[in-house]
Parts: sequence; C-alpha cells; structure tokens
Amino acid sequence: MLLKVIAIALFVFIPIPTVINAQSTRKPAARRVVYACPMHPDVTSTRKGRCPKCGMTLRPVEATPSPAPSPTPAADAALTFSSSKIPNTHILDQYGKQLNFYDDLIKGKTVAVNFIFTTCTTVCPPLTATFRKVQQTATERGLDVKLVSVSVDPVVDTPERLRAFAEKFNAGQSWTFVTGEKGDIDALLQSLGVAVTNKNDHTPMILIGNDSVDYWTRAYGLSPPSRLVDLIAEAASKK
Ligand SMILES: [Cu+2]
Repeated sequence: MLLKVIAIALFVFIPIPTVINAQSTRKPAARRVVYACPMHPDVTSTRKGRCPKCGMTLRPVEATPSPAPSPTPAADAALTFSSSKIPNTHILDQYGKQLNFYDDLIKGKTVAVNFIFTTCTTVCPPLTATFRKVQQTATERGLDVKLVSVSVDPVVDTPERLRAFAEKFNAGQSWTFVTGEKGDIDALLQSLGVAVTNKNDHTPMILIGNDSVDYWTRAYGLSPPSRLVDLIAEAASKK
C-alpha cells in the first residue's frame, strides 16, 4: 500500500516541474522564425532562401528545440500513407493515352512515384537521371517495378512535352509520365501529400510502395540509386 502511494506520488508530482520547465524554456524560442528545407531538416537559415542541397524553397518553421533526432522520413511516412489515399484520377500519359491513375498505374503493383516538371532547371534533371538509374539497376536485379513521374505543372507539360522529356532521359518501358487537367492533377498531388502552390517548391521526395500489400514508404529522390533500389526491393518483398 505504502509503495503504491509512493508510486502514485512520484507519478503525479515528478512530471509537473518537468513540464513547466519545458514550457518556460520553449516559449521564447518558439517566436523566432527559422527557415528549413522540407527535405533536409539539417539545412536551416534565419532568412528566406533556397536549400543549397536541392534547391527547394526554405519554409518557415518554429524554432523549437528538438531534443532527440526525429524518426527518418521513411519510417514516419510509412505510418501515414496508404493505398486508400490514392485516387483514380483521370490522367494522360506521355503518349496522350487516357488512364486512371490508381487502376492503371498503381493497383497490385510495386511502384516508385516522383514529381517533376519539364521546364525545371534545378532538381528535376538530377531527379529524373536518378530515376533512370533506378530503372536500370532494378531491371538488372530482376525487380518488377513501375516508375511514375507526375508533372506538377500540367498546364505546360502536355503529353508531347513529357514524351520528349522521357526520351531525353532515355526512360525505358514501364515508366509512365503523368499529366492531365490542372484541377485533377492538383487534387491528385494533394491526395499524395505533395501539393504545392508554387511548382518550384515541389518535393524531391519519392513515394515507394507495394500496393498489393498496402506497404508505403518515402525516400529522398536524390539518394544513391542503389539505396532507392534497396527500398524498392524491400517493398516488393512484402507479403
Ligand atoms: Cu524540379
């Protein structure tokens, strides 16, 4: 009984000063705005600007002290994304063929999806070159993976433009470039958690998944191709 009382007393009283301390030290810091790269949390600045690693526009974040390193984006996103979030949007591929996004490109498949626009001069060319290397390496390793590149600039990126872009990067078969009506594509991007108001802010994140078992993860699109293929192989192996 006495032990119980002590235990309860400890439980009730000990955390309180800790909480008060944490709040009082955190409050002044939270008012200071710091800009950070959405893909590279280690890149921070006190001013607006672009990430020197990937060219993304830095976004304001609250300068709260982060006592422990947060879980990796991959582990994080794996918990919050599922096939049920993927809409069956009417889209056009690089040949101008009408497809349904989920039914034709995702359903029952192992996929890697990235987000690009053909007039991008910063992150899209290396992102696409990385995807090309991923496709080659995956093929060498006998992996059946479909690649999908969704345009974040569907008004400019007609199927013809996407096809020329695909050819420029020597995209192989089973790599679909996606465009469509702006409203439809915007809604698609929103559902996939990658909507941006400015196309130049688009994410270099890749969505990797195995729809047949509803396994999803995210990765930095400029990771070494072999690392991305490892993640794809892991997704494909899920039963
Ligand atoms: Cu880009």
